[in-house]
Amino acid sequence: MTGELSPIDKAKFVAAKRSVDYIEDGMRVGLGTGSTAAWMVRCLGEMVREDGLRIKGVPTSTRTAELAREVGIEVISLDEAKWLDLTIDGADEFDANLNLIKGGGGALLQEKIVATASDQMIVIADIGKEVEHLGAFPLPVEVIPFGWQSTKSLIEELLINMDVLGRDATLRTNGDRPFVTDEGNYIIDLHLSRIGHPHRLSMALNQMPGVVENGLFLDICDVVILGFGDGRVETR
Ligand code: ABF
Repeated sequence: MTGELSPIDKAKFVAAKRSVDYIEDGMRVGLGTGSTAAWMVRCLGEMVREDGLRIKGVPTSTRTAELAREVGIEVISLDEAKWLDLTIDGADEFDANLNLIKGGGGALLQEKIVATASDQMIVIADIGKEVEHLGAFPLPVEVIPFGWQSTKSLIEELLINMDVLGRDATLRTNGDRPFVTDEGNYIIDLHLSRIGHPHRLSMALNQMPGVVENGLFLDICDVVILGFGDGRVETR
């Protein structure tokens, strides 16, 4: 399944491989999105096909749903599952409190709904994702397309009163068009450099009309499994 991997892919793979040890027969599992989560889905598929593991997977994006089906995992919707035993997903950044920035891949809304509906959330990441303060990675904010420019202006105004270093907000694009999420929304990326009070910022953003969700995952993650390019794995 792996062939010759670059150090970064090896780090992602070993974290993903370790994470599936947490999965038991009969579990309902949230399946994350992104390149690290894709390794986890492939590892799980192997366990289903070769060891007869019986699980039901709830994907967090159309991409993950396609991959899960392709590798032989039974896919169900969150409404069918109602509640999940465990979600395993990647992240763009995590800090010492296991708070996260997610959504670089544009799937933050489903990812947050699925993770919140799970007894446990495990994040799998390479060492490059560990930070002292969240915010070097642009914070994605999913917004309704209607009036998005007004929403963006309101967000920019809000940032003036927040404990952040940078204040740039940019619409995410795909070529010359806005990037559209699985829910048909747009994403505004906030270039903040450093977020002083993530809880305050997250709450203020989500109270704004037009904002659907933001990429701060606070007090949701239980464990981070960290992979290194030399094949080592650590748990935070
Ligand atoms: C998802 O994929 C996202 O929330 C996050 O933005 C991204 C991480 O991607 P990768 O594993 O490819 O670095 O987990």
